Amino acid sequence: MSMKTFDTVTQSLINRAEAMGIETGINRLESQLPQCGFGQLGSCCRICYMGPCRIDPFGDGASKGVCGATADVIVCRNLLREEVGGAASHVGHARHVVLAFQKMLEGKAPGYKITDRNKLMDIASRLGIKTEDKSDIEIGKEIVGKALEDISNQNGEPMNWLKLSAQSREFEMWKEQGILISNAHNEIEEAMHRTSMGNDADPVNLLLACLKMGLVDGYAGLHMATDFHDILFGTPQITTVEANIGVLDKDKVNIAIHGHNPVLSEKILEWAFKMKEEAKKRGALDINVVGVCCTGNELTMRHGVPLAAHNLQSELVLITGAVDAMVVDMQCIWPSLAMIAECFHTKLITTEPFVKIPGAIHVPFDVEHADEEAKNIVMMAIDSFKERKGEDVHIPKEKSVGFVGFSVEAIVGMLKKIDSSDPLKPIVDNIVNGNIYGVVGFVGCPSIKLRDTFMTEKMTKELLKNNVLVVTTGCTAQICIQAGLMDSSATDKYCGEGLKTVLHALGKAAGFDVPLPPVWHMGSCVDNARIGTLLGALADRIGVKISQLPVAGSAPELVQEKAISIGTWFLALGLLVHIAPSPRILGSPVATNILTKDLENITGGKVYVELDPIKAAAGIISHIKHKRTELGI
Ligand code: NFS
Ligand code: SF4
Repeated sequence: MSMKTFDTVTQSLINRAEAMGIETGINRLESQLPQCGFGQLGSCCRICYMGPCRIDPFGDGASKGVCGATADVIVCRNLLREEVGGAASHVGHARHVVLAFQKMLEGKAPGYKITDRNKLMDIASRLGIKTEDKSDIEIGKEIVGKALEDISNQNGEPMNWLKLSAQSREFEMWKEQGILISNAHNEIEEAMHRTSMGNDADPVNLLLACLKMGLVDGYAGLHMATDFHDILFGTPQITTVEANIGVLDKDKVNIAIHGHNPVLSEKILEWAFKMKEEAKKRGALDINVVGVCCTGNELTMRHGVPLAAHNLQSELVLITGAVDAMVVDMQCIWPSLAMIAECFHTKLITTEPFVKIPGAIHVPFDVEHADEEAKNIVMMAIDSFKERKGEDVHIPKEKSVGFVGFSVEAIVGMLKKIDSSDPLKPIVDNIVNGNIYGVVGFVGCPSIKLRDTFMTEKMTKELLKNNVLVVTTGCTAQICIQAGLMDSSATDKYCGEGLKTVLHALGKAAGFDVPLPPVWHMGSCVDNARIGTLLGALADRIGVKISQLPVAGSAPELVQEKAISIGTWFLALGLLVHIAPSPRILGSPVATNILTKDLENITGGKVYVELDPIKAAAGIISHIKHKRTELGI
């Protein structure tokens, strides 16, 4: 029996797994304890074969690796390699979408089209592409050219997507610091090169390279992916959805889509809709597509698809026995899913050539044959439903509802109903008068190590009480929607008076007969780009740098390397970034000092580690207070 106690839904499925003798991450975490202290401090090095070397933080053992690398060098090299892991994931994702768009423009991917022409034109104009007398296809091809330059340019010119997306104040600051970037692939190569044995041994130089990797993540990853997603699949608008594992329906063919890339999940959704009749012929009421992790967030933002599970629940959603197929693409897909799927009739279907899992069925998905392959996958799910007959399923019935779809375009569209010529004015006025004391972005994952502390929910509630508006993405957004924090009823329940007043007024202005919720779902992890855009727009409207705003970021339950690289982008933007548990920097006095203190004099950003949710919220509030004082509000 696990010592931890989770929320009711999660716990009931953990109990079921235990009763069925099926191992989950909870069991595996417990069997790993205590985890390696050197690893947690970041002070072990396996970069060459004279090692592995590890530095004792208490000075009892070795103080340097065999090659003479100090703890500072080892920690900073390791951190940069983590950033590379995160940035490579996001850049790879963006490149995949850009190439899908390119194939579509060339007529080779007939399953896709330009859905949001406004976004296409907006991006073209911001890239300086002339659009008169050109077809959408021609404009699209020029946009693709600009995107591909960001992974091919050798001329050292600043990256197109950074110029397109960043504000001039931040751009100038990065230029001054010498951390502007040109080509994402070169940066990733150089970071791996400089951290290999016998290269960069200057911890400060390595930390500057970390900031550059944050920019690679932010612009060649998050912003680029989000822009192309919107052009291809549409820019999200505000709507309501259901969430939690209870969105599964035992009488329907349940297809859980897990991973990150809407290029796959959009097609599965489309074919699920087209193949309802096939499902009915085989005795199902319908086909029920539900979202897991970030591709779930993508589908929910654009189509209101129910959100079944965040990453920690990705195993548990299968433990229900009610999932007929789980279709995955890339990132955050636990290898254990194959073992769990085998205990039921569930088909686990991998689709990416570089993401294969023994025990899963591999159906290669390529954009040129997207329709056939998506149809084939949906048919496999329908067949799997027939096999489910007679199997015992357990679907916890609790589910929640909430608002989603807060793209910057949707937010501005809503605000235009209040002030059409100066849409951000109502928000700025309310920040100035203190009704909105500040804004905090919650990002990242659910940590199996912290989930039982309800870190995210407790911090959020504490901030709301203090009139801090919360925006969120990724699996953190799923935690919030499951906790009811994206429902309009949360506004009266949790917010301070000022924030309550604003959200009531906004709800009315937006044409809802209820207040807006106090936690805004801005999308998947790549949609953190939207948080960047929102903060940039606010800073520009006020005429200050992002680092001067009364705002902060938090990854309250850090899991992924991707959260590290996103967090570093936030640091480069000048934000206070709260992180729990601590990133692996404590083995290095230099890294710890710079990231938690000195960086503030460079970009304005700093890392803040605090594992107690109430103290963490208080720390963020005091930072916001300080920023307000500096602004004279
Ligand atoms: Ni973000 Fe999304 Fe979830 Fe964490 Fe994984 S799904 S990209 S990394 S676990 S939030
Ligand atoms: Fe040890 Fe240096 Fe080799 Fe790292 S690079 S394993 S510190 S000898």
